[in-house]
Amino acid sequence: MGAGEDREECVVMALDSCSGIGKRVRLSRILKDGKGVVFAFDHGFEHGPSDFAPERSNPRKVVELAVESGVDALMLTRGVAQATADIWAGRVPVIVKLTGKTSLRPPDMQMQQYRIGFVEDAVAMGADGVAATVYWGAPGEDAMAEEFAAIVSESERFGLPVMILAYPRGPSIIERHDEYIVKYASRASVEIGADIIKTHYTGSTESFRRVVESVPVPVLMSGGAKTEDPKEFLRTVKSVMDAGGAGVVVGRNVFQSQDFVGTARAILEVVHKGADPERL
Ligand code: FBP
Repeated sequence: MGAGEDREECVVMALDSCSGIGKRVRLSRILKDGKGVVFAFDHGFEHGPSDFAPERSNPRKVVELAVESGVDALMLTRGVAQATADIWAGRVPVIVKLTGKTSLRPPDMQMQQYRIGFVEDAVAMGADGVAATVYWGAPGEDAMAEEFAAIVSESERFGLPVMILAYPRGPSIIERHDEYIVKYASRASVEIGADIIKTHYTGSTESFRRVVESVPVPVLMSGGAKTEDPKEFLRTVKSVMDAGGAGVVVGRNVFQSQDFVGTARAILEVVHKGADPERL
């Protein structure tokens, strides 16, 4: 890099807004080397008790295991973040999930997420990011996108990065994992201001690479239901990383595994060190 370019970089940095700097600082805590394994743990709200084995029904136990395994960040609802703060504070960055829906609702109303938390409360508890879901293609897409836009705008004031759970879902979405559909959902997510995208794997390294390359923000794969063979999940994670993905946001494939810590550490090895799943 020449002296001229150095100067240009300095000028850009000098003009950066405080919140722009804040976003950069916090993002670098979540994705330390540009990659990350975020432990998703909002299932108690989204899915209910059926997701948890009896020994994992207490959220404190699960958060303890996640912190012990060394995941890069936790995605929690406000209440669980508060109830476990003594475990994660100062050790692992937290992303507060600000929208949700319970599975107790009538099925046709489950395609709508609503607000369950606020940016200011996330800031107050020292969170490094916030997250919200938009079901792209759902009948309630307009309300969810409007809510997301409000979250982006509030987060902007505090320099908090916003992760979107970009989930294509609705009567016109035949295949949620289709490349075109995932690409469209990712692009729409960028258009409304997402800093990080969490979305579905598209089935191959090539197709996921085209998704990753179509947006100017980090793309992480959403975990999904637990695979029978843990290696199968690790192979998918490897494919995501080979495609240029920034990592994974994973819940069930870790907390429903017998070997919680071992599984989380294997995922970390693949994401950060490019480990070969067959050798883990
Ligand atoms: P998983 O890795 O367990 O799929 O977690 C990711 C996640 O987005 C959670 O944050 C959320 O609770 C869940 O999946 C929603 O799953 P779905 O809407 O498919 O039931």
